[in-house]
Amino acid sequence: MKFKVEKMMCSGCTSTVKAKLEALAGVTAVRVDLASGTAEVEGTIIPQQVIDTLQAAGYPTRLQSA
Ligand SMILES: [Cu+2]
Repeated sequence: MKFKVEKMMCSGCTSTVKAKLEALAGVTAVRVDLASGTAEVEGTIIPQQVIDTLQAAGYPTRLQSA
C-alpha cells in the first residue's frame, strides 16, 4: 500500500519514517521517496497503524492507494 507522508524535508526524515515503518510487526518491505513525499509499505498491516505511527512521529499521513 502507498501513503502520502507530509513534512518529510530531508534524508533524515525519510530515514526516520523508514525505520518507524520497518519496526512495525508484519511489515516486510518499505520504500520511502522524499521527492514525491510517499511511502510504500508491503506486508500484512492495517493502514491505520501506519498512519498512527507516522502521525505520532510528526508526519501527517494518509492512504494514497491500497
Ligand atoms: Cu528532515
